[in-house]
Amino acid sequence: EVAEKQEYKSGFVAIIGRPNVGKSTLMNSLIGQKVAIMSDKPQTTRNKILCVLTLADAQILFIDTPGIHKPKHKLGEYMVKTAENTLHEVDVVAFVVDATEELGAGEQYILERLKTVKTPVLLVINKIDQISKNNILPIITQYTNCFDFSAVVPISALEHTNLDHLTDEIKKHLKPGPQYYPEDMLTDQPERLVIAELIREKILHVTREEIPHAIAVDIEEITTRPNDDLYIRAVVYVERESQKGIVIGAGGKLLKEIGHAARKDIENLLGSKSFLDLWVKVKKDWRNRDSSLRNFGYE
Ligand code: GDP
Ligand code: MG
Ligand code: K
Repeated sequence: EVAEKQEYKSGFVAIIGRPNVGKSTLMNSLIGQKVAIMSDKPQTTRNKILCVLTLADAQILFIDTPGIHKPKHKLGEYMVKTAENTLHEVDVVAFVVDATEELGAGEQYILERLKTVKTPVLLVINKIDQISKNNILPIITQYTNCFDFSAVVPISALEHTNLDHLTDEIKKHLKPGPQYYPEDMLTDQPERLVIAELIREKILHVTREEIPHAIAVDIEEITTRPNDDLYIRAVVYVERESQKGIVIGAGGKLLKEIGHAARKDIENLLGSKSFLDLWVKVKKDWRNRDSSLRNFGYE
């Protein structure tokens, strides 16, 4: 007797959770290449970045959502709305929490939101490399006491622990469907958005706390030169003159560092040598102006 052939499956997964629990790290570990940006500062992720994991029997389309939190300004409102709409549209939600932190008000807030959607929710307990095995069970109990999860998966995104278990649990919720994207495609984000995010990540790494929300990066030009090298002109927008000074640094030292690090990542990602022409400009109060938000693609 011939065994029935498993049907190919595909579908969408929203990765949600408080800032810094490791959502971007998880997505990057899953697809094995750096496309979502990672940073040790909260709320790095502004745009939905769709990553594609192609397996032998399924294609999983991941959406990295901005953290759900109480908005403080217009850009914050946009971020929260994007995250919440996503929950209704996907096949399964992966709620990522940090094993090294207590279930707090932030998690409670998200769990309350999750109770209003019908989508199945997986609890992903990340950073288990940081705790002893004995401490995993109490965390699981704490969470399952407040919410009816479809499954609980402890992982380490950083060390790639138990990621197969996670994809197996995800696959259970996918419907039979086509392979939407070619195997070698890792993200559907336009190249320029990914490049802009890489540059923004480098700035967050080298600047102080006051900078993160005050910047936006616009890629003005990407040109392929006759020898196949890329020429990229990018503008970093800040809100105040003082911030411009911070990003550029004494004698332009910081901007050079940012450009160097970003270029290395861009070359890795696109596989071609590139020249990054990096500028810093002041655009007052861009965060609170709808028109500026539109210009930067945050709508
Ligand atoms: P996001 O804000 O949820 O996207 O979090 P990130 O992916 O930017 O990660 C925030 C910080 O947590 C970074 O410094 C990561 O290196 C760190 N991190 C993420 N996953 C793990 C993990 O599994 N173990 C440990 N020890 N650190 C992690
Ligand atoms: Mg992130
Ligand atoms: K982050």
